[in-house]
Amino acid sequence: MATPKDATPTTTIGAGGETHQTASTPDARITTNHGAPVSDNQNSLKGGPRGPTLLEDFVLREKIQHFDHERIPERIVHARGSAAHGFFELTDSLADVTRARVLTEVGVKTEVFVRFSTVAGGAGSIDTPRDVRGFAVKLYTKEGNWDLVGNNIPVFFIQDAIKFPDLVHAVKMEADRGYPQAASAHDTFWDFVGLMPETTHMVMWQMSDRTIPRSYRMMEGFGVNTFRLLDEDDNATFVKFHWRPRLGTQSTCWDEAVKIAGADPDYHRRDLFEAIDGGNFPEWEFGVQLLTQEEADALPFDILDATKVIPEELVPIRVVGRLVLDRNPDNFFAETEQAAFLPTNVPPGIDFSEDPLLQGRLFSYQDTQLSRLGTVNFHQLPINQAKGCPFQNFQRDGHMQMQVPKGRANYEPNSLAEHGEIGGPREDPDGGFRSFRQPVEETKVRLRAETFADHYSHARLFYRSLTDIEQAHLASAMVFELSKVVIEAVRLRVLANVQNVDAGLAKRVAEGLNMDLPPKSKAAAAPQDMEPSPALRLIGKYPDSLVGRMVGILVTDGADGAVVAAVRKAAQDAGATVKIVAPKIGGVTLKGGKTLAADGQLAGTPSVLFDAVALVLSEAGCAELLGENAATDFVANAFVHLKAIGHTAEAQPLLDKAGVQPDAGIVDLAGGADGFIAPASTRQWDREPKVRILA
Ligand code: HDE
Repeated sequence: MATPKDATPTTTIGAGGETHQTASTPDARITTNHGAPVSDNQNSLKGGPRGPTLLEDFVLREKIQHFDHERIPERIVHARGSAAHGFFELTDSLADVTRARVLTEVGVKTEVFVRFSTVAGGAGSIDTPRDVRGFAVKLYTKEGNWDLVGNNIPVFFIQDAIKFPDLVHAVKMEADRGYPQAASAHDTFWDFVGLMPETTHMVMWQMSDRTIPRSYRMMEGFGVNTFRLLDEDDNATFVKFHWRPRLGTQSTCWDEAVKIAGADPDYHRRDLFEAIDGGNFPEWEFGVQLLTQEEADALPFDILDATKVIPEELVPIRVVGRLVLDRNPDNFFAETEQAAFLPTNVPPGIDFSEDPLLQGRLFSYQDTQLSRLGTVNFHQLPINQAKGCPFQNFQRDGHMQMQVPKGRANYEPNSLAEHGEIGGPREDPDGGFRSFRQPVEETKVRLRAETFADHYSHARLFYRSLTDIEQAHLASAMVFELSKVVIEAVRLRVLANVQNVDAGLAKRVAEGLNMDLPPKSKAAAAPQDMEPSPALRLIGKYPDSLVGRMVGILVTDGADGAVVAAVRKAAQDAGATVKIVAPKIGGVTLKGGKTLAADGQLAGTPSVLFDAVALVLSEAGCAELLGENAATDFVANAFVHLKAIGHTAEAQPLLDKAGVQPDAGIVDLAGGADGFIAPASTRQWDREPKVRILA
């Protein structure tokens, strides 16, 4: 067909007389899935312009059929997530304990794909429920993919994989009514918790501010289960994996998280995408806690029990690498949705422990991909392919085979190479994956090890390690959640268990519920007091900072442009992103006549979307905003969410209307913008008792 290379789009007339742009360059043309060029993508094939559509129209049928099947089953847990590409770089060799090249070759950058997720909600749920976050890292190493499928909390609810379906059923929407979505605050979850005291430690973390993170970029990540590293001679060292965010950690306030859910259900997804898009690449330190069998044996708890944490103060974290996310996916479905993480993906030199939770995971992830992705060949999807090295074996055929293997040899051993034919790959006893030679001869039993019996010491350690503020938040979260529990006996059972954690906590929660405290439940093993671990806190663990955070400046017509510019500069210099919020999206006319464009309209851009706000208003502008509830909410919410509020003198009537009382976080910008930066870099914790009754 002779189509000129530089052909310009032509115009066709549709049946209704409307016009459509159609590209006629050969490489821009639409084809069917089988390659036939499509002449008309606007009209189906009909018996006459007003006649019935013909079955013969394979273009229509193929297009509609493909659309009908666009969705695949969502993940049963961690359905809602978002992801990014990047790299892992080793900064310090672990050659003393492992032969995995990804952990021994300093300076080498390994491609990664990281998916963050919530756990309980469906794929279309909100980003900010109180929930654990998944932190799944796929490293495309030279020795096969290594999937470190972790969470933002270092422990888990249960000790044995056989309880996982029960846990997940209990936390997800209740079976008959189909709600609540993405929320643990309901009867069935707390019923399970009360009946399974092993959940208590993780529940403490879940009720802490860790489960309402400010950003995926500001979360710690943990491998959770204990793994092994194996050296050249297959000597083993136990290992726990850690990711520590360079931006530090910050959480939202619970009331704020609830409001963000309405203002921007995609809050974390957008935050990650925009940060990377804007060149602010999130980064984490990679660290390991290493311990020998003897060191593990000397600990007063079992490191095979995933409900236990190894305090950093007991076994320090050795930082050996960094993770940088610098590229957004090109296609959400092809990459983020089709990514399949498998804890069984480990390169030679990394091995599993006998942690019974991990052991169950080793089966589950491979299996779940079959129902989700529908084929044993899901590893051939681009996002799942081993990129650091090819995969080659004699597994053949199956749904969606995308490779075209050559030759007759689809079995091993074969001698075809000796006859000039393709023989195929062979096993590699030296370089291949070898398991730790763990002796296993014992009686088959269904038993929980005695060393797993203590369900409360680590819950106590966690609670007692928190700052007063964090303890108050934890207690209040429990009050909130248990207040949503209708069956009183369920609440009482939880309170009886919490008595074993800390009598003060149990009392606070009981008072918050206005219930009598039941007697302490019987603990399978008496709780022990451990040395508090400050590393478990959020507040004070990382320095205050505006880096990677967001400042919103509310402006009106007649506002002083010099003040806007000064605040913007100071905040940007401190590392923040700045957005202008105005009553109308078209922006404002500043004092002196210059116009200022807006990034967001006031009613649709509430202060919950910012870490700190500034009000640069004119007198008339402020007077007008007194009649706009969105303006009062903007200021009142910034105040109750403990944010810094910088303001011009003209904004005082709005501050008064919103109930703002002066404190160190309320900054008059007449003194310059610099004074706003320090309070904007943190929350005004001292303000909290004035604005919220905490348990
Ligand atoms: Fe998972 N988990 N899990 N999990 N998990 C899944 O696999 C499972 C557990 C975690 O972004 C599923 O591909 C069992 C602990 C993350 O795609 C499934 C048990 C930790 C993700 C599954 C656990 C995790 C999953 C669902 C108890 C922290 C999302 C979809 C034995 C270390 C990965 C999928 C992504 C996903 C099973 C417990 C983290 C069903 C049986 C502990 C981050 O296979």
